[in-house]
Amino acid sequence: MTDLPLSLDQIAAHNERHLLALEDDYASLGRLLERRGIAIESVKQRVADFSVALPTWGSGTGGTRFAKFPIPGEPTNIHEKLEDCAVVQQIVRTTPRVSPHFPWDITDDYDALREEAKALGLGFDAVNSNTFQDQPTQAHSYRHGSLTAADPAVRSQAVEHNLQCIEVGQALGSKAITVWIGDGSNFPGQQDFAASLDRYLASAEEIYRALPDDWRMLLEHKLYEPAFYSTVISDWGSSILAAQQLGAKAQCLVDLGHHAPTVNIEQIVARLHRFGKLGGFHFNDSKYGDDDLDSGSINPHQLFLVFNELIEAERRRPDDFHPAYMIDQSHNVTDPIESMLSSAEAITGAYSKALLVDREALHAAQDANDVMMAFQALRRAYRLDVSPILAMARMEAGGAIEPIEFYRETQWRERKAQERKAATGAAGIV
Ligand SMILES: [Mn+2]
Repeated sequence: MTDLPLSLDQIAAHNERHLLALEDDYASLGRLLERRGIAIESVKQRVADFSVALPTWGSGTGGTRFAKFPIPGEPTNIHEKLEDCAVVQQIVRTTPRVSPHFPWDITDDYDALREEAKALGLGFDAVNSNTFQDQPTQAHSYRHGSLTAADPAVRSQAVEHNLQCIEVGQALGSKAITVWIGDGSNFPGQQDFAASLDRYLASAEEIYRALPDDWRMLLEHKLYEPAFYSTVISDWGSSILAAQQLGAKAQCLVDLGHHAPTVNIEQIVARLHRFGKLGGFHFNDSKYGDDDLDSGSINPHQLFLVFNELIEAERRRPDDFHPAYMIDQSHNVTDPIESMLSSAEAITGAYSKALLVDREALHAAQDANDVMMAFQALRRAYRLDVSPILAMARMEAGGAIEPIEFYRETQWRERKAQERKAATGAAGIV
């Protein structure tokens, strides 16, 4: 049984209006690619096979630590969040899974939730634990840390929460848990660097031991915030050392916004894969110290270079390449659905451009130390407008040719504003 939120007839009518222009653009791009020895149909097939998960929390308006400005009709519970994620998936067809966050998405029947998602055309991706804020029901505070806290009772509570997330994830059909902690310090001398990492490793081992055989534990690092002097798992170095100590099922998750501003993230991708520790991505963008802007909105070239390394990694060791892709953004001033539509297209577009790199020319130039031609191999692909490939793949999969235009035609948000209870503006970052 399906319970899709948008009308298939409305999608068909929208596509009918745009089809001739799309066919014209697609044929033109196809001729250009043919001159380069690339079959556009094979690229379109790769695009059709690509997917990225949506974060349940991304469907609500986010906020900064200063304020949140809710919009009428935004979702306020997991059921409404799933509904909005289903809208995105119905339009773009590249976001078939959602990544839930606990305890934000807590409910009393996870088998029913799985069925509910299935009827909406969705499955579940990695579950995310949360020990970076206190919940009204918990016995101990995370004010001074969670998995790394000096107090053993706090650490057990944080471990226990992660074990519950694994249990819930099993009911939902997830295969991974993403662990990010905000633990760290705000003053020199506040924390013993060595002891806090030891406590992290001991807590993480307890979680690791509870993983089902076919699960992965994704360790997410972040340079700073909420801790502003030191963070326990601050960078990919700390992350890979922890993942190596934990074992084969522990891998590193790269959040694009969680690095120092000048760090070469694409190189980190290559390094992690070299050592079998490339677990997944949180896609977003960043300008200053922020980490929640829409994917590709600030530095689309970096996104392209990341995908270029991902494709190199996949070609090098295809059997050892299973990165979990997920959007992780906070939408402060846009309709979250529109941001997710735009981001899904930016991510798929960067992937498509990376597929169009002439790998033979690139590798030959690298081997010959022909610097300019190596750079040009990337540049020729990056310059291309791949939107006809994305639109054609989307339409053939049942989605809409012009995602945001179509979304506005549906008046989804206006309709939900009549039905849903108002969200509160109290929360800061979510
Ligand atoms: Mn993240």
